[in-house]
Amino acid sequence: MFIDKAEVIVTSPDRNFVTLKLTTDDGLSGLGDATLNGREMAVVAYLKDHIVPLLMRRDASCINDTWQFLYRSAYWRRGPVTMAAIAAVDMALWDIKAKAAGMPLYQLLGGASRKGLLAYGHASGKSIEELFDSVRAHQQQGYKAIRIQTGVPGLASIYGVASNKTGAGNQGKRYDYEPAQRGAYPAEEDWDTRAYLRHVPTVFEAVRNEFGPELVLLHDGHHRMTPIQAAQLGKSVEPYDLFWLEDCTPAENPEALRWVRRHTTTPLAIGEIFNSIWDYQTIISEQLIDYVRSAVTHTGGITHLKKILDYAAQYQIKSGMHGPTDISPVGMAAAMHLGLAIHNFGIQEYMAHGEKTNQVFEQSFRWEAGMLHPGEKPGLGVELNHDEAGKYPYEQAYLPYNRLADGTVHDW
Ligand code: EZ4
Ligand code: CO
Repeated sequence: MFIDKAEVIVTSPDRNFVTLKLTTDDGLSGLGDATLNGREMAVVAYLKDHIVPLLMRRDASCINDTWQFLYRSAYWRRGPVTMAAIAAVDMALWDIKAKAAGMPLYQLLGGASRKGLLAYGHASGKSIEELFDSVRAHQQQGYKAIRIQTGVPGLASIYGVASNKTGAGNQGKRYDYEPAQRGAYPAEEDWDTRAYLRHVPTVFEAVRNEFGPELVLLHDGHHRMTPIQAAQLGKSVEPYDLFWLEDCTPAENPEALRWVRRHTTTPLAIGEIFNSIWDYQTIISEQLIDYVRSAVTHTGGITHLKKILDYAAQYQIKSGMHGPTDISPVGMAAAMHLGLAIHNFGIQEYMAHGEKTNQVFEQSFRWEAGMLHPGEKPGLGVELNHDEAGKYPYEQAYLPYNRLADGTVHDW
């Protein structure tokens, strides 16, 4: 079974997606997600110019060998562009192998370890009232676990708060926050860590009082605090029993988490911007986190993320795979198959894709009572509708960036 066709498809139904489609000489095809939010075309060039020519006539069944060949023969290792490109090849080859076996991919990964995947959605609101509406809307959709992000008094715009009004009369509107915006330049947002630290504990107190102890609550600090500020926040939200505090400090310095750990028992999650097992070496072996946030798409595919999660399992660290809308339905399916199979699954982030996206990507996953399941179709269970994809050409889009009140650029 040889790879004899490789297509890189860029489509922008509700947002940009990069998909690799591999086809074998016996007519099987597999899909891989290579979407890198705001830097999509770099991965397209990496795939088209440097990887596709190497794949022609390769044995499609040799997933491990192809992974090692692409990783080591490049000489230049790791990095988000390289690892997203390798991830797409890896996913597509697993899709093909599972289709050849006539099984849903999770079966080849060892079979189901659970009935379904607990998933969390994103509630947000500028005010407490809007936030409560958004939490209720998520509960109505079945969510048992909800990430809480709110506006901060004095700040005009803030990470994680949907721009759609969520009050009465707006039912049916999207509550999910979509940070990337189409246009030629990144949007500027404002930031003040002290104001944020004062406000967030009051929000969690209000949410716990309103919704009770059972609801699983999460929060994303989005890389903005110093270690000591993160420790302060972790301590101040301890009474509200967070499932995790995510990305409390910038992820480049894993040693920062030692300081956070020393001061708080709030569970920590990190890793959505990591791309290899080496990024996790210190924080897993020193047990500085509780959840691994990597997406299959950004961490070298199923082959490599499974290694990270198996390593994490030795330290009672669980999965919490990244699942925003910039992970395509293909990347989400890969996450669901992997999450269903591994023993140390923790939780899966899930932001529903828009209608156009769901027409481009025909999917077989199920959403039931707050749980995801990848479905029983052979392979990943996702097919690309080329006619639909062709309707939506690439549109330039950027993630926002932050400035402090005095104009200094801050982590976003
Ligand atoms: O900012 O997906 O936890 N989720 C997040 C996301 C990320 C975007 C970046 O592409 O932090 O909102
Ligand atoms: Co995040």
